[in-house]
Amino acid sequence: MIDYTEKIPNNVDLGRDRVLQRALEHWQPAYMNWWYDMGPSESHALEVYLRTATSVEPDGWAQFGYVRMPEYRWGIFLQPRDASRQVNFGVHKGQPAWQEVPGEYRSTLRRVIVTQGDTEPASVEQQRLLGMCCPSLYDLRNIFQVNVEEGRHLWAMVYLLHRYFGRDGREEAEALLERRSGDADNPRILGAFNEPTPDWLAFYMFTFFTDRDGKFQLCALAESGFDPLARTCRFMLTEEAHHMFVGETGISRILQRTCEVMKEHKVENASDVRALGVIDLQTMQKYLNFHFSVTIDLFGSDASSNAASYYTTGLKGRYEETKIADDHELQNAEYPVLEVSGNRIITRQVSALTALNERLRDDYIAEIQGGVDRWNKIMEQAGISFRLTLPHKGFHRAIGNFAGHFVSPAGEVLSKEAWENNRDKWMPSAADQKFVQSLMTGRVIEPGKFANWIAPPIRGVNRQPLNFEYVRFN
Ligand code: BYC
Repeated sequence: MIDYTEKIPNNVDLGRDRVLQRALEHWQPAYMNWWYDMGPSESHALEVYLRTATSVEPDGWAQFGYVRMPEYRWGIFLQPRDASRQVNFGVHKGQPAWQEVPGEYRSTLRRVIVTQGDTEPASVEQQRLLGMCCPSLYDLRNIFQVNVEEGRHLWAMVYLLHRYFGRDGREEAEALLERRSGDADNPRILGAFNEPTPDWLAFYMFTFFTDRDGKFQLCALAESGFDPLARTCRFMLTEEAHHMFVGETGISRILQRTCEVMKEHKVENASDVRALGVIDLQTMQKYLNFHFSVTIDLFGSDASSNAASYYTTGLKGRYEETKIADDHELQNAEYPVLEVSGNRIITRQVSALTALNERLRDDYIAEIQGGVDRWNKIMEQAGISFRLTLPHKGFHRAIGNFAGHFVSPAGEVLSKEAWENNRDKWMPSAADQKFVQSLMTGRVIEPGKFANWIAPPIRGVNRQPLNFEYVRFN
């Protein structure tokens, strides 16, 4: 169990390392300042029905109750250690997993941890205004739950930086509170975390697509030979599942509502659908195209020597590494990657080691496709012929082999001009965003009530009814 009498709740015996404890207690007020400045807007006095981790055991790890978010117990929770665990891939395969950072990998490992850590506060910053236009108390509570857990995931990475990386780590931990999403001078590290999340449709798309990048990256880091990183990521994944649930069901509920209105009023045309105050399916497709493309950039370049060296040195594995039946070294293996040749897209076999980013991206896309198929069942059941599709991998890319090329959602290589001429057909235009935001001008906070553009969920949080007071405004 986790000791909640400590100033920083933890299951890492923090009290035994006074220097580390003091360093983290020094970082804590800076974190709180960041939360007050950049956490959810006008939320500090609200009482929110949140879950808090109480143990790292799979059963009963969380407890629910009302909490003011600044009083949320952010803590440090690692999955228990398995003393027999080994490095499972790369040149160190078969050695005992490392409990301290190997000196030669120090700066690489720090960089990966900082990149992971940077995304967590970034997403809170991106979402900070959304509480002001929530579609229900249920959804308001869910976004706050996501936000406090992203805050905890920052704590998870900051613990590793402080515990294992000395002064450099402490400096990086401070810098994590200084960068800002979208800031021109001091932006967040990865592209998608500098994009605005201006409305709830973008939020659900983000939690479906981008939080799932989080899942796949955490799964790859949970294979790490550096055991404290692996154990930290395992527990983060437990919390991550809820974030993706919020995204998938959020989009499902919007689709459900749109389909109901289309059937009831016998309308199909996008402008007729919009006139009824719900989001047309064409706009859903455009948001999907945008979020999918910026998120697959997060996996890095298709051919990456960084990725090869993370793997060879045992720092970052593949998705479900230990379930894969091969030599876990990949020195002689190949993997197909796509590239643009003239006005065609061709497949080329490259070293499987350099293609590891691409492989993780492919694993991710396979899981995403499953979610899109589930969304399409909603239209199918409503007897509506429209189907959502994933755009081609090369569409709207800024990182990797497709960067600088102009690929349509169907996978044709176009001229810049032809692509630009179609941009607003494929991605949300300013007018589309304005329309979506026009539906979300105020917040819906009467218990049990939902905005017109979204269906209620099937069930409430923690078996509570839908009209439960998930957030108390007092
Ligand atoms: N934007 O060799 P390459 C989450 C840089 S989400 C800007 O291909 P590598 C969450 C790259 O840094 C998961 N720059 O890169 C979700 C490198 O820079 P340098 C976050 C980019 O290293 C929702 C250069 O381009 N976790 O948890 O193989 C809410 C060469 O690139 C981008 C991680 O990402 C980009 N998109 O792969 C909350 C895991 N992509 O060295 C949370 C940790 C690449 O030239 N990170 N660059 O200066 C990593 O494993 C790797 O850093 C990456 C990049 C997979 C991201």
